[in-house]
Amino acid sequence: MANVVVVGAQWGDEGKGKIVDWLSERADVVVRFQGGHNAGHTLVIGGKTFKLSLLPSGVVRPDKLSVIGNGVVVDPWALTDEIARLTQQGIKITPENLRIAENATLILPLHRELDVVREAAAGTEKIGTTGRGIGPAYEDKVGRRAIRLQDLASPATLGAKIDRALAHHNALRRGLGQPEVVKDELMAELIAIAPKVLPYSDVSWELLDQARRQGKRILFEGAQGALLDVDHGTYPFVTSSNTVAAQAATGSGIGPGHVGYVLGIAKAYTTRVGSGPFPTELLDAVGEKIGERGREFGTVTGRKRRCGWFDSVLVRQVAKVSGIDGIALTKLDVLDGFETIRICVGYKLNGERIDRLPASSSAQAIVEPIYEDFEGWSQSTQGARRWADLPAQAVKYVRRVEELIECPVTLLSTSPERDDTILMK
Ligand code: 2SA
Ligand code: MG
Repeated sequence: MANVVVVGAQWGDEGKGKIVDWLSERADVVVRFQGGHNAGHTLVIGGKTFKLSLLPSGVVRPDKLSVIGNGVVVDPWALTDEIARLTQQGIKITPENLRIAENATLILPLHRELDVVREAAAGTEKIGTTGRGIGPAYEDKVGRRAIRLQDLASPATLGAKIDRALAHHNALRRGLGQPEVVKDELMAELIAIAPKVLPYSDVSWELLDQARRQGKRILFEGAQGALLDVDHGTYPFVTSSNTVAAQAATGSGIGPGHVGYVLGIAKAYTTRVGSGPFPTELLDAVGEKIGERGREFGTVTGRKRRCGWFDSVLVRQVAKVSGIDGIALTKLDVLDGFETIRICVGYKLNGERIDRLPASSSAQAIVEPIYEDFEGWSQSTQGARRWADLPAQAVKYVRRVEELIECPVTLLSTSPERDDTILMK
């Protein structure tokens, strides 16, 4: 199939960046369809590292069209900063190769402030957000008071839109003891940034329709992971967008039948940043070792990631909910040298065995993992490029993962380098 959507099958940071880059080589159009600059993708190309946050991974390659779809929340200042940073690294970004949906929601400074103030006030109930204003911006979108990209093109009507947003936000800010936002100041900031972002504004659905009819290959690039999905994830410890594959259609304006192959990315173990349930979390030396070996620190906020064993219950559930056709299993090499490797195959909840994650957050917090143990391997799998190069125990581990998640592992990644990837089927 020509089109592919790549989605995280855990809590984000599964190594999507590398796989997306690997796939973007053979795509013509690369599309982001949810999230914002809370995403962080690290691409290593020819030894050079690029850190992307809001921009689709296609921008680092010549001759690819990158599209930021309507489902994305766009901070115009973060966008221009990121473009400037990549330009300094020698990457060319122009309206020729980057387009942003005119109906994309903007993240305003007041969204970031609200995100930070709320988190600070939440104490132990903190979500552990990235503090980028993602949640508040989506709230305004659904609350029908958002400023969208094309609103910047009509200063005559922008004022009324700002009024509507501020009627809500200033009431909220008064309640939180925050100074009110002055309309004219916000207006001036938006008018000042407008000429820097409006040249990228375009009609996402039309671009994709044309691309599709011209037989171009479209790659949909998901951010975060399915367990952070606002409907299907570990609510309320989630992000504020849908992160499952179906969002690729809604978030860019293309029919679900054109999204194509759904590739889920999962690490050979599990990590999570921020708060919330994590049944297989390891709070011991083994967890520390996985984190060290896997260099588990967030791309965006630099936060240390929580680490644990592979949870087949979660990935199986995600594979169903997201309609995953195949899994790319990443960072297998991080498990090299462990004497015993464990996979969670079910949970115990109040003495009973269950094989899915319960929807209630209080139940999610107390489920106990049931493990299956595997003999580890002492050889290095780092950089392996053929199935035959893997130690027998590693093969056994991967095969068992496939069986448990009821989904084939189609790609295996054995280092951050693009070519250290094994195509399985
Ligand atoms: P927010 O800021 O409202 O989206 O935060 C809500 C929760 O979502 C989590 N979150 C993330 N978790 C892991 N990775 C994230 N971004 C990536 C990165 C990237 C990726 O590398 O930093 O793989 O696309 C991300 N973004 C949000 C956050 O920790 C909160 O738990
Ligand atoms: Mg990441």
